[in-house]
Amino acid sequence: MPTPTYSLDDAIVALATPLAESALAVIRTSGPGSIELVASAFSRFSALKAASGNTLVHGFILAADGGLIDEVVLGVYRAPHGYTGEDSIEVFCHGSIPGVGRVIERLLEVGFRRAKPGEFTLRAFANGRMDLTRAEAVSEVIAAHTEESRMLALRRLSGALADRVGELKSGILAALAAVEVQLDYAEDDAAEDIELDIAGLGSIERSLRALASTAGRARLFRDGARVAIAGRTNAGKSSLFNLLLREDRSIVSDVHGTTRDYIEEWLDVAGVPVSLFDTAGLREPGDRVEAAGIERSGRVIGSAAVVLYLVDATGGLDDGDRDFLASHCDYTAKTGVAAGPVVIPIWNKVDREVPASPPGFIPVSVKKGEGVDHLLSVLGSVLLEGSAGGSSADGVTVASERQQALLERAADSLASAIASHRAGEPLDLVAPDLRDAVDALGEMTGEVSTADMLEEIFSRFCVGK
Ligand SMILES: Nc1nc2c(ncn2[C@@H]2O[C@H](COP(=O)(O)OP(=O)(O)O)[C@@H](O)[C@H]2O)c(=O)[nH]1
Ligand SMILES: [Mg+2]
Repeated sequence: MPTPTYSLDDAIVALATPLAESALAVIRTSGPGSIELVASAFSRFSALKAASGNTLVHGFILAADGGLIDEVVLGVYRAPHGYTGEDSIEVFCHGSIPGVGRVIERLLEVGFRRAKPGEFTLRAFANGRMDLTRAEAVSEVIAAHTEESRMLALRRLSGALADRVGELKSGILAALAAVEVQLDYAEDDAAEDIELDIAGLGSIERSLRALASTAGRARLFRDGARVAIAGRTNAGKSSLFNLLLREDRSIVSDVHGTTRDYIEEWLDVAGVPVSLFDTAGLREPGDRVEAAGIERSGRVIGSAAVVLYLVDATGGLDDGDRDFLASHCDYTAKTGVAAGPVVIPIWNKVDREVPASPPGFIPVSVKKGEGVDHLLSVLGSVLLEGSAGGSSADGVTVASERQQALLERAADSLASAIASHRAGEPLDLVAPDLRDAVDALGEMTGEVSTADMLEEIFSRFCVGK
């Protein structure tokens, strides 16, 4: 992907809503002169030029020859207010695909250029409207698949993470300031080195690590997990798939080998966005197409975090089931380490005359919907247990790999400062580690930033945000 290069002093335009037939579409503009530029293509240009910030102006976007392009309402923002902190106009037009195209073309004609990914938010950051933890949270809020992941990102957007990082940083800065004062006077004064507050710094280090460790769970909520339904043909896999999705998505039949390829849909399990896969039943394939389907399904099963393994209790366990369960469960039982997916064995069709479920199996009747709530709660706990790291009591989490790495770097530098001080090293050897911890936290919020770093962050945004 080519790296976008951003300039901050021109006027940009982008569609902020999906390009689809809809009641309204929002086209966003921002940058110096953007109000005048829009006015030059607007029917009520003097009303627009005179409009104060945070107001709406109704009128028409006009072609160069004065012809009508669309009837619109303009949201007017004046620097230093609004999302970007620049002069900016949001054009609310009709959600017609050709209409939206014409409005954007006209704005390009009067002097806007097309915005690159994340460019509006980059400008908001550059103009001090938000720090980097909030800016990153913007795209996380948009991309959230479940209510839980959205709320975690919204906490970050509200500044909870920036506040927490700020508190921890000010603790380190206080220690660093004391050290620097001491270093400044060291030359003319042979006074003994000050004692650092080791206990205080140690507690900051623990807080940094605790915050970094929320990343596993935050990413589970952000990125979700793959869950595959597996088992022999006719075990009831497609029936379970449909029941969980509450729709007739996969074909259910008593003909063996009906599902010949995997099917994927997404599902909210305890707030975790789950990609649920129905797979082709495991058996000796009837033909080459089924063999290919079974092979593809095997790869899906291998890459899943969790496998729901269904057994048709009316037939009981056969060698194929035992082989599958043994190869996936024995290693985990012996070592306590999950190799590949965690397997949840399920004893299906208990509405019929069947033997009691073997130990470790969850008895269900997919047909009657019995035991399925229990199955979902087991699946939810398996997913949450599997995500390394903890949750934080006050709901402040980090999801971004960048932020997690910076928290870990700050904690490591702090640990190294503490160790050097304990070992009796002089303060001028302790100071650089403290400074690095402060810098790492400064990079988190963007007080310290480089062009490369910003491009890396914002190029992952969508255009129009
Ligand atoms: N009695 C009973 N039949 C079921 C149950 N679950 C599925 N079936 C039936 O088992 C057959 C195979 O189901 P299907 O979902 O297509 O199995 P798959 O091959 O594993 O995808 C169908 O006739 C289903 O109606 C259940 O809980 N009880
Ligand atoms: Mg099936």
